[in-house]
Amino acid sequence: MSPDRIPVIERIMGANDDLAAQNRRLLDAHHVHAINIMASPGAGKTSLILRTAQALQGRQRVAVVEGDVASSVDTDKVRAIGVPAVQINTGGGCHLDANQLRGALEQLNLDEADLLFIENVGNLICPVSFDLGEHTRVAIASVPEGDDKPHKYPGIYSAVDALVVTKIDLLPWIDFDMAEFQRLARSLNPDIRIFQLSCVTGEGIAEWVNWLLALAQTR
Ligand SMILES: Nc1nc2c(ncn2[C@@H]2O[C@H](COP(=O)(O)OP(=O)(O)O)[C@@H](O)[C@H]2O)c(=O)[nH]1
Ligand SMILES: [Mg+2]
Repeated sequence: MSPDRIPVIERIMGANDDLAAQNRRLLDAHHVHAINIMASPGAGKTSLILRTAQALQGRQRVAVVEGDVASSVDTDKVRAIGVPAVQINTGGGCHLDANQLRGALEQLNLDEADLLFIENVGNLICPVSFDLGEHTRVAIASVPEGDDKPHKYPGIYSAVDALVVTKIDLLPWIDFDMAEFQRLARSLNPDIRIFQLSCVTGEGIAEWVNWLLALAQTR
């Protein structure tokens, strides 16, 4: 990279950080705890948000921001279960940024939300570098993706507070060494909280939801 591009990139990242801090102050002022969910395409982000929102019904008020390159199919699914949702289309961008989240927050009634789930664009690399103003970062890894991903994408495993290993209903059919996968994740991030669950059978959802309920108490 040419040396004169480095100050430009630093200015872009600095501007993003300033906007992220503003977003965090806005969320704090409304007592909303925001969770940035990052994973590869098809890992099960939307399925987990839907299942979680249903499990939290009557206990915590949920709102959702959906990030995708194009379409509103995920937002439509979230709205269909009665949860407020706003779509961000990045038009090719491989991650959300703080300015995009700010636009989405302006469209939500933050006084009617306790937990905000932000589904980032499906990608294991770019979203990690952009603070959105969230309070908690979660990565999802699904069993069919394989147990070697911490070797290949160490950045995301190092950057998150929690890791959800999903689609565990597929374990009988897929060669996935759960113990080795967890060992790799913890070697990158000793404090990482790891959940194992299935959005199909519901196994493990209660433990994940209890953790979210505890987070919501910190708002
Ligand atoms: N077997 C199984 N399939 C799942 C599970 N969670 C999601 N899926 C499926 O995985 C595919 C992608 O899920 P989706 O939530 O759209 O992933 P996203 O692209 O990360 O938002 C869909 O066909 C889901 O039905 C799970 O726990 N078990
Ligand atoms: Mg999705």
